[in-house]
Amino acid sequence: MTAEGAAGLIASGSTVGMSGFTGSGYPKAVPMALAARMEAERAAGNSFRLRVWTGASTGPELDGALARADGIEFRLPYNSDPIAREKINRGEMEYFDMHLSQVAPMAWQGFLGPLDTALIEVTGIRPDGALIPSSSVGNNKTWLDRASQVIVEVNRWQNPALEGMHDIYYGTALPPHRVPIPLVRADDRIGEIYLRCDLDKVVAIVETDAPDRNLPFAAPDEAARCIAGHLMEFFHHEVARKRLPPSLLPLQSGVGNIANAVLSGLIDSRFENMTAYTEVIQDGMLDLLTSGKLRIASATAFSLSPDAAASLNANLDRFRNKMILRPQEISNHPELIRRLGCIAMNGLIEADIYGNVNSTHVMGSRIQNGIGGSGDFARNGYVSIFMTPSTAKGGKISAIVPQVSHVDHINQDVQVIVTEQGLADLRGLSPKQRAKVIIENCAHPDYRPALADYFRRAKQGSYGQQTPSLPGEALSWHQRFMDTGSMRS
Ligand code: 0RQ
Repeated sequence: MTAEGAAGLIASGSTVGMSGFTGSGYPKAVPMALAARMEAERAAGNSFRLRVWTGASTGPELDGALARADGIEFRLPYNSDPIAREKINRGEMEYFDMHLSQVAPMAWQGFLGPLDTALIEVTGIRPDGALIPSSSVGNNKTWLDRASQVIVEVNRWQNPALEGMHDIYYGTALPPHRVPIPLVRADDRIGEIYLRCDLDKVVAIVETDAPDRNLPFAAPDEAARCIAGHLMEFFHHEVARKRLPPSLLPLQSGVGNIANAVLSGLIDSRFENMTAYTEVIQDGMLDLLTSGKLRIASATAFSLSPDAAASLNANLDRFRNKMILRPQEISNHPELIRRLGCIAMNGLIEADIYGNVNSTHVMGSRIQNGIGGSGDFARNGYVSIFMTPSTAKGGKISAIVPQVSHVDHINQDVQVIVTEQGLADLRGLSPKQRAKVIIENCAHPDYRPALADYFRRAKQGSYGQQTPSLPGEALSWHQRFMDTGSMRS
């Protein structure tokens, strides 16, 4: 069917579960046709809006196009599209930002309401109707199972050699019928290589030939290289103390340039035979696999720059046995992350002197992206690391503040903070001990005296002495930025 024909089968006000995770494996033609339909309806004075569920972020042909057409009434879970971000922050789109591991279970529990359509990109369809998954798995299994009707986009651009790389686990259930998930190593395969699909539900198949779209990573800057250096030193120290094995533990690496720089740092390290149990395979992970230092990478999606995607596509056979793509409820499953002992490494927007972390909101109210999988890994990992440059916006903002303006990760879930200034190992420390090391090791020298001064006065004037704070002053740094454009006093 044409994309326009398929878009015509989706009703305004309905809920569509789309494939797609960090710019890969998302449907590319039907969303564009939907956007055109939305624009036409609007020009005719009508409203055409949808509730959109995905795996995580998608691409400009999906989130960007639908948001531009003002066609998303409600969206979950993770978004990084700039147009959708603007709509959300203007209050024109409802956004439910949730832990990525919880999307599928919550859909099954029925809390999210009915799912009308599953719109899923695949690499191919087998003669028996099984679907060959694409460059991301995300929530596709759940959308196909739950939706009343299914629309499939078969993307010829995806490499046929993807067939066999996926591991779709069909053993999840709701309580009281849940059983342990039988995965004990990052390279275990516990499921099937195809997505099952009830053919009676398929209302359209659309053929496409369009690339996944991701932005290139910036080359690591000085701050990213310093952060990677501090982390390598930390890992060596932990191995020397026998708190980590010489091949480390399964790595989880978050999104962004710093995470990518850390992966590059691991290439030059002496760690061998490493594994990754993570959400996305990004450029640095591919380089680690090529170097032979990383044995296996398990994830739910690719998140590659255009160059890396082209290179992977050309050499997929070489990587096939070193990568496994799973549903996100498995790649991010708390039970598995705890069992495997993942090393969680994620970015942050700001941290406070006690180690609470804000990953999502600028100045407490403006969403940047979303919590993504950072909470799944931070709470359940063997060690939970957060990384950031010590300042933002050319030094006008300190990433270390008296109190975060929004909390995503409570201090109990934050064990190590790293900036280009240094690393704070917070394990086993009380709040006052944490404040001392965070200010001394992580804060930028321009902001260190003011933070130390706040901490000293808080200890004098605080209501209690467990976590000293001056509530009237704690968020004044954010107010100052909003009033003057800088946190500097
Ligand atoms: O904004 O582009 O307008 O200048 O935030 O910051 O420096 O580009 O950082 O790409 O590493 O992202 C936390 C957002 C960091 C990311 C976050 C502004 C800054 C810029 C982005 P501009 P950078 P990164 C698993 C893991 C949550 C999800 C997650 C993220 C913009 O890591 O989304 O961890 N994490 N998933 O200027 C005001 C501050 C700021 C600030 C940065 N303190 N105050 N603005 N910015 N610090 C993977 C998945 O879940 C898919």
